[in-house]
Amino acid sequence: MFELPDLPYTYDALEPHIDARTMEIHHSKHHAGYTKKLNTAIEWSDCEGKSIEELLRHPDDLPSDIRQGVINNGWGYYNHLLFRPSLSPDGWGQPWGDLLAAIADTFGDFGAFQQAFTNKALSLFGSGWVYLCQDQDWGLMIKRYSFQETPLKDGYTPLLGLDAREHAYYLAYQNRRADYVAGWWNIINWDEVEKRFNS
Ligand code: MN3
Repeated sequence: MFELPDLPYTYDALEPHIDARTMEIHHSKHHAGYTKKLNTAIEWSDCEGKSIEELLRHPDDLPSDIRQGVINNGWGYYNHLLFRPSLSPDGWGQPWGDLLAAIADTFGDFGAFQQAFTNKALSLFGSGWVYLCQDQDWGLMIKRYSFQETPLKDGYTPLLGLDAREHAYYLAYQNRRADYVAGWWNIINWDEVEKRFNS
């Protein structure tokens, strides 16, 4: 059975960039809901006991009667599992070391990467996720995913994801996604992203 992890900080810790009420609903309702529905979907199936990565990496291997439920809720479960620890009240401006070098190598410099990532988030139609991913040859790329798609299915490792669904920001920002994204850059836990990059 998959479990909903506690947040690594309090609900109000990321204010003013993400407000406490949004964090609380996002965690205790949305993430909890994906977790519960994912567990219901795999209960009594051959999928019980598999890791979330295994389930999402090979969706075609899932039993057809539960496939869509596992993809939808599994992806919701997994995205938010990565999202919370990638944020921190002590967020600092930019990465360092190998990750910064790789970003500079791929995008020019950190500012250019930030701009490209932000552009993807702002031009995303409807809602979904924007990810900094790593491919099997260690290359970096920015990918945009609508709800039922995952970087794992493409064989990519997700390093840093931005939840660009309205439930992640609407209470505080309403339609001002640009302000939400601008605030989000201030609370990234680059230590965590760096760890994923090196793993
Ligand atoms: Mn969300």
